[in-house]
Amino acid sequence: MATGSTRYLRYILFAVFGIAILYFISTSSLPSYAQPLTSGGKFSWDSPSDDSSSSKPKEASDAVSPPKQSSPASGETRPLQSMTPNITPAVPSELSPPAPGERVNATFVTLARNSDLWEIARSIRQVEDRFNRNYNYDWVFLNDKPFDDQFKKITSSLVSGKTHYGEIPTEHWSFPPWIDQKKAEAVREDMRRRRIIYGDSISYRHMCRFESGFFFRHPLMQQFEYYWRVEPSVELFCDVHYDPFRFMKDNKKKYSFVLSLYEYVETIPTLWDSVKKFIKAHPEHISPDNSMSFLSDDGGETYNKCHFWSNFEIGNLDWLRSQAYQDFFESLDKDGGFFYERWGDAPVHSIAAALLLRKEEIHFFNDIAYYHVPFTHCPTGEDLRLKLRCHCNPQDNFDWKGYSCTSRYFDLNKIAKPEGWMDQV
Ligand SMILES: Nc1nc2c(ncn2[C@@H]2O[C@H](COP(=O)(O)OP(=O)(O)OP(=O)(O)O)[C@@H](O)[C@H]2O)c(=O)[nH]1
Ligand SMILES: *[C@@H]1O[C@H](CO)[C@@H](O)[C@H](O)[C@H]1NC(C)=O
Ligand SMILES: [Mg+2]
Repeated sequence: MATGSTRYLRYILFAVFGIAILYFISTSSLPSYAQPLTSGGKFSWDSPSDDSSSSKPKEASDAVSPPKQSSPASGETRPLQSMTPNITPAVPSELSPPAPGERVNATFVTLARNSDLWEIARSIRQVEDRFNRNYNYDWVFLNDKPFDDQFKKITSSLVSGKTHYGEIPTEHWSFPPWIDQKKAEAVREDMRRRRIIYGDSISYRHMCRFESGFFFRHPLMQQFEYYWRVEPSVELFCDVHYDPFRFMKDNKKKYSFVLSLYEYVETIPTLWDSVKKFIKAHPEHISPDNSMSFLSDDGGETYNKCHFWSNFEIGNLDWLRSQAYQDFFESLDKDGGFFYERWGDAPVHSIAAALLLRKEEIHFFNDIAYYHVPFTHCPTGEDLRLKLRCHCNPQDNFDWKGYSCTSRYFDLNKIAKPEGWMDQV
């Protein structure tokens, strides 16, 4: 009776409401890079200049497209559509259309274990959503063991470009013959007792040595000129509204960073001695316009422990494959600190970049917002954050805090710090 008709009325209201929502969804479309939400912000892809957009239309984008058929032709249950016979929600034929312009000879690269799958899946999703869905760059995955089918299946479904899976040759992931195993073991035991992070780990050391000296030499990496390193569980907080690879190439940048900090001294007590030895042996490799003042406060006598945080890097592979970098790595490797201490690839890459490159070949990406536990780079400048639809809290930005080295980079390059930096100190 009364309750019955109320229920009936409620059903009708529900149905009307549901139809209204479906109608709204079907008629509105997602914003794309062709129509930025922002006013006033001129993005590099706004101009329909030379539309060579089909330079790489990608087989892959077809592969990920949902079935073209959007009507319930097959007898399968399609509850949404059967409720709303007159409305066919638009099924996009692509996840996102490609950005115009030519692609650079570049790839993403990730070192991972099979067990890292869901953590790297998170990272990939963010990189794709914020950038690569419009660019479709390839992605190289490297592992000291074979990747399993599950890893390949999930990651290849997430990456909009081609995926490549490589195994690391044993010589690049083992103790070199000149290392005294007994001595290395004693070091690990000592570091374990002193509770130095990863201090007792063998695999972590192989990882650091591999990232320092070998990833760019892997056969799968030989075919590329630039790389963007992505680790598990990182976050991107802002749209990347242009192609950073293109930026690197056009501006002749060789190395880049978003976060910098001081290294734990316990992990690198003799690294600087080893570097000084290299400088003496190979003065020809040291750039006359280097960034020594990023690394040292006394003209090279001692190391201040500053380094770029290498879990994010966009860099030039040909530079890492150059004679200068090769000589640098070999010299350090022979000294044994990857095993007799616990040298990280971050200080190794950073010292190389600071000494072998010209200052202006190192770039700071303020506009790439990034998190790797426990540090955040959230772009300084509210304008920029709004334009790029950032979702990081500016107060989390590490750049101008006391333990960051990024101020030094700005000072030595005589670059003005972005407006608002003083409020974040
Ligand atoms: N294949 C393989 N990859 C590894 C191994 N150890 C570390 N990695 C990868 O190397 C990178 C760095 O390792 P992480 O464990 O993230 O080291 P980290 O960033 O210093 O430390 P976290 O704070 O734990 O992230 C990540 O991409 C890992 O997936 C390993 O034994 N095998
Ligand atoms: C990409 O760069 C690598 C390394 O420099 C080079 O060997 C390769 O030929 C390049 N590929 C293309 C298509 O230019
Ligand atoms: Mg990590």
